[in-house]
Amino acid sequence: MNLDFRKRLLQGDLLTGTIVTLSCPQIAELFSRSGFDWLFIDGEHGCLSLGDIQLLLQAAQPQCPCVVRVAANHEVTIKQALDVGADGIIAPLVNDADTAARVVAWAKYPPLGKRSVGIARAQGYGASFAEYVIRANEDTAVIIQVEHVDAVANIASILDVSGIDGVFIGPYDLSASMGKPGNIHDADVQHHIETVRQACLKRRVALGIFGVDAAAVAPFIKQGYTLNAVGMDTLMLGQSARRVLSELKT
Ligand code: 3PY
Ligand code: MG
Repeated sequence: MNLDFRKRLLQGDLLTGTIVTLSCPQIAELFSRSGFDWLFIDGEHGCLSLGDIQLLLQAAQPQCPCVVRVAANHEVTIKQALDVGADGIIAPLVNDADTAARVVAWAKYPPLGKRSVGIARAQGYGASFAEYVIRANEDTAVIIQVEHVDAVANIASILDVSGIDGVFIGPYDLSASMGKPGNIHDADVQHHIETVRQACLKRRVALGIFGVDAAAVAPFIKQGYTLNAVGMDTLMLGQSARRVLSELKT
């Protein structure tokens, strides 16, 4: 577990990451040595199993903190991601305060929450059990995704939930929830994103967003977004392959 990631998140450091979707530990290792501040391991979309996620974490940690986006907001997915050694979790589609409170509870050991206690990679398979259990609540980042119109409507009460370390906006799901899937530049979608940004900045909650490339993410950095994910493994591979070929064919 990376002892600095949650601290850096809370103090508002600029943390630039990328999304890992492929079950290829070599790619996670390569990214982890490329200067990213964190890796967003995507257990929600795509084909990563829990075993795949553990292999990605083994390749990328400790040199690069890894946060796992869990498949769904369930106790089991959250505890398993943390037990295989994630530095934090990203919970998708958190649309109201009750869901946010449950996510925090499942990610934190008592007395803060209700996380169940197991022995797995995070606990050094038992060898570092005591140290891990003492530090886990302090070091585990809990990030929720605001990516639905209902979440935007409930943003004030969601941010009232104690234990939310960061908000990661999902522009694509947000646009879908407004009947405009993928239309992230639509004025109404942008208006909702701005509502969430203002609410997070006002309360000094770390805010992040996904952009497909550097050009998409650069303006967000200027607007105070600190937890950003730029591109993903598949996009980068595809873009590089097409660029090399087009250079040879022109
Ligand atoms: C979305 O845009 O819906 C996302 O979840 C981005 O990560
Ligand atoms: Mg999403």
